[in-house]
Amino acid sequence: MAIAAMFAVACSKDDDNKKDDPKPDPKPVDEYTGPVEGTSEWSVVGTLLESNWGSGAHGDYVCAESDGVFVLKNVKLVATDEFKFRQNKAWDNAYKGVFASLGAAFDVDNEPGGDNIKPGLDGIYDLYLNVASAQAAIVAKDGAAPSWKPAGPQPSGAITIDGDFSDWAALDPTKISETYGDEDATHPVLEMAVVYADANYVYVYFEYDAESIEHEPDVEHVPFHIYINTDGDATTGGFGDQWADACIDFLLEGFIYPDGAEIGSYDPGACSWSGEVNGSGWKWAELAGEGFCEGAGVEGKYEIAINRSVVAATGFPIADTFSIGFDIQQGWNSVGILPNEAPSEENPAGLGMTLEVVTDK
Ligand SMILES: [Ca+2]
Ligand SMILES: [Ca+2]
Repeated sequence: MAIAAMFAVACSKDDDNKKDDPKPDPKPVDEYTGPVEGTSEWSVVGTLLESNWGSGAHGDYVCAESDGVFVLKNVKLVATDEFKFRQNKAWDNAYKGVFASLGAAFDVDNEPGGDNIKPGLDGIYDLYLNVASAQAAIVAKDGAAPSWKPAGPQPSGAITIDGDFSDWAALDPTKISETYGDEDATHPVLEMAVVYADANYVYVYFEYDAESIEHEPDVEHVPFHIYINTDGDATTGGFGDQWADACIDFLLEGFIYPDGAEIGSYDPGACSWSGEVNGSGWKWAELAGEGFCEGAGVEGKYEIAINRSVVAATGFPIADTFSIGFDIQQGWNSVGILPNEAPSEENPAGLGMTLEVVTDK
């Protein structure tokens, strides 16, 4: 009985207090104060708020800048809004791109055509632009700054490294070099390769017999090598093991990994020939550097962009006219080599000449 009595006392006390409290004010509704503008050259312009593509009551909303990254915070968007980032409130440099997901960096570009940024978001957000790496991101209001994708090679020319090979069909056939494996070759798994070189990149497309390639269960990788006679000079370099002209100066050694249904990117290391001139043997000296390539593909087909300026930084710039060869390996043995030839009495190993490539400038 004593406990019940205590509760009764407590309850009556609470009731007394409530009666004494003044009635609380209704919770104030947050008033939207608009984007937080800065003083940089970059602004956001579009259908949002009072922008109306620069001709609305407010016009451009100017981004703040910090360490080369531009941001416009506290922006109210509705789902139908679209916008661009532009420089100096002019259209010479105006970035658009395809929004991916909240907080994730996405690529932007200044190319003609294509859609404005259409986030399809309804709410208040911070809009980020990273000009140096041509990326943008949209994050929740006052959310963490986005993490930018590494600024690796950004092939922006004729070929996009995306595992979609339709761009290769659009190349001028007089500007490409191609090689097809001989059906009697001793290392037949690489079936064909196409090379296209512009001033900034060397692009490679190749096909291999997917049924002959197993991703090794322990490491799940398949070695793929790119051998380049970077100086185009047949009297320097070596590696007569795989090509009759034995003039390779520079090697990219990397792996193609399965990544779900796709084959992941190609991120090789580099070596230079350290054997005798026009000699043979696995004689390579490791070179410093990273970010030489980007690659993408599906089982049996793959495309790579080789960044010429990153290669040049190792001391082996790729000449306008150069030659190239490839192998794909299993258990560290070449099972496919291109170019190749059918073995014969004079050429029992079936060695071919490296593939000559002339840069399209
Ligand atoms: Ca492509
Ligand atoms: Ca050479």
